[in-house]
Amino acid sequence: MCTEMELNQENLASLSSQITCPTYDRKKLKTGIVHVGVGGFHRSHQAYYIHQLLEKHDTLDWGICGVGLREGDRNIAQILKKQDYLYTLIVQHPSGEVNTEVIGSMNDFILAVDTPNLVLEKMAHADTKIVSLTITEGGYNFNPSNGEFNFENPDIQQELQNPDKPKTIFGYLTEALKKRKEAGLPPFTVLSCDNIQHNGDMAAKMLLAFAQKQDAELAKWIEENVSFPNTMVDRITPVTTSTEMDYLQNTYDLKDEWPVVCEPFIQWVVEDKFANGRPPLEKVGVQFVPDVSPYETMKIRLLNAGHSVLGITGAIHGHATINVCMEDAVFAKFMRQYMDQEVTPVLGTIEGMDLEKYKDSLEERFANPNIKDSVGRICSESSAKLPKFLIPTLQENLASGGSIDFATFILAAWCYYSDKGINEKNEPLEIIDAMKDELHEAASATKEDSLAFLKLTKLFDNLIDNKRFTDKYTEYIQKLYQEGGIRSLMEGMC
Ligand code: CS2
Repeated sequence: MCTEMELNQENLASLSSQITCPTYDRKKLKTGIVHVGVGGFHRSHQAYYIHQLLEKHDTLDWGICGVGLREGDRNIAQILKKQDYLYTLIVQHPSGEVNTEVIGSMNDFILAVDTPNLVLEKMAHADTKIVSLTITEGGYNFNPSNGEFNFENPDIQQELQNPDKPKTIFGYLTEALKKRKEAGLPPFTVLSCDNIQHNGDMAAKMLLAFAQKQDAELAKWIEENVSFPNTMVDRITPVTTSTEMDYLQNTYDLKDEWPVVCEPFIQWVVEDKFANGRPPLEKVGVQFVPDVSPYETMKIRLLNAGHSVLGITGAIHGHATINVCMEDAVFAKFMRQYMDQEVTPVLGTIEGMDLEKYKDSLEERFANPNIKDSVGRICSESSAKLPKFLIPTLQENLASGGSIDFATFILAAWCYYSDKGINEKNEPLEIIDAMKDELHEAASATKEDSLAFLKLTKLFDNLIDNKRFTDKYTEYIQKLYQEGGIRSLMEGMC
C-alpha cells in the first residue's frame, strides 16, 4: 500500500486504479440543481442517481450545488470544500460484498449563514432548473396541530420583514423566485425529497402561504408557474461513523472525512411535472409516474413504520441496531405480524405491487448484517414519525374493527421509552427529538395516570377518547411498567 491519500480532484487519477471514480469531466459540470440539506441520505440517493446519469456521458448540465442553511453545517462545508465536493459511497451487501465508489455529481457547496447572497444568486441563475430539498419534516415549518404554516417562528417573522436577508428555506425560495421573475427567467421546480407523504404538496402549501404574506402578486406567479412534484424516496442510509473512515483508510489508504454507507437497494418514484426541464433520470432507473401516493403510503406504512416498531422495542430491550433486532426471532416475528395483521388489511391492494414480496424484501433489507443501522437513528424524531408512519394505520383499524394490538403496544412502548431514560441493560437511552421534554414530561406522569402520554393531542389526536384503544393501551402500559422485560411480552403476543 502506498501512503495515505486525501480525497480530492487531483488525487482521483491515482485513486482510480483502486476505486471506481468519476469518468466525466467535472470541471465542465454546470449546476442544474441546487440541493438544500446535504446529509447522508441526499448523498446515497439523489446525488448518486445524478452521478450515474453523468457517467453515461450524455449531459453535463445537472451538477449539484449543495446548500447548508444551518450554522451546524459549517464542518461539512469545510470538509466538502477540501475534498472538491467528492465523497465515497460504500454500498454494503448482505453477502459481505462491498462496492466502493467516489461520487462526483456535487460541484459546489454554499454555507448560507456566511454568504446568503451567493445562495440566492445560485438559485436565481439561468442554469438552475431544480431546487431540491431534504430538510426533514421540521424544515417545512408547519403547525402540527392544524397543518398550517407557522408564522410565529421568529426566523420567519424576521425574513418577512427583511426579504433580502432570508433565513429559512421559505425566505430563500421566495426571494430567488422573485429574482427569476424580475429577470424574465422561467422558475425552477421545487423537488422535495423528504420522507413525508405528499412531500411536493406540502412544500407547495407552505411556500405559497409564506409568499402570499410577503408579496401576493409573486405568490400568484409562483402558484401558476412553479411545479412541486411529489416523490417517494428510498434507500436505508445509516449515520456515518468512524468505521467507514477506518475502512477506507485500511483498505485503500484513502482519507475521506465524510463518506456515506448504505444498502444496495435504491428507489425513487417521481411525479413527472417539472416546470423547467429535468434530467433524464429514467435512464438510471428512476420511475416517473402520474401519482406517487400508492408508493409512498406503502413505503411509509410498511418500511418506515416497520423500522419504528423494531427501533422502539429494540431500544428498550437493548438491541443496538436494526439487524440485531432482526436476528432475534421474537422481534422479527412481531414486526412481520404488525405488517401482516394491521398494515396489510388497511392498505388493500396496490396496483402493480405484490405486497407479500414487498414485505419479504423489507425483512431481508432490515436483516442486512452489514448495515448496522442504529436503533437511535430510527427512534430519533419519533414525534414527527409515528403520527405519520403508524397512527394512521391504528386509526383505520379502529374504524374498521381490525386488529390494533401491535400498534397500540408500540405507542405504550414509546411512552415507556420516553419515560425511562435507560434500557433493560441499564444503559442510558439518549432521546433525540424536537419534543423531547414534552414527551418526557407527559410520559413520566404515567404512573399516576396511565393515559397521561396520550394527552399530547398534537401527536395522538383524539385517540384518548376511544375506549377500545385506551383499554388495550392501559393493559400494555401496566404490563410494561411491571418490568418483566419487553421481549417476553412481545413473545406472548406472537
Ligand atoms: C427510517 C428512514 O428514519 C427512519 O425512521 O425509517 O430513514 C428509512 O431508513 C428511509 O426512509 C429508507 O428509505
